Amino acid sequence: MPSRTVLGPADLEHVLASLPHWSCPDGTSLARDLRFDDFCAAFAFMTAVAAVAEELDHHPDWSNSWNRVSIRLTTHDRGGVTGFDVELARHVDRLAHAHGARAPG
Ligand code: H2B
Repeated sequence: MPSRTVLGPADLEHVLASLPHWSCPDGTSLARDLRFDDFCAAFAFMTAVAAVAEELDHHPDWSNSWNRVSIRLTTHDRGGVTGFDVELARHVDRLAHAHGARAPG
């Protein structure tokens, strides 16, 4: 079970070093923007992430515009990034790869 403790700056830096596609724009969330071949690929990716999010009971803040998906991960009730966000980010990376994600461009 991931930790629900908010990561401090040093731990956050360490985590980001292992998540090269992610940034921490505001100190309280992880962010990744993705691009897919088309809307169907983007939506299939989102559906796969949604299933994992339900299992974890931890959900992304995200938006979709045709083939683009923008994701923010934060633990709302803790006001920062926790182990749940890191765990979900790793699932997102795995599923992004499986669905042919490309750099946002
Ligand atoms: N998702 C995220 N990203 N942060 C939360 O704090 C959160 C969640 N809380 N999903 C969960 C649901 C909470 O509302 C339920 C009651 O466990």
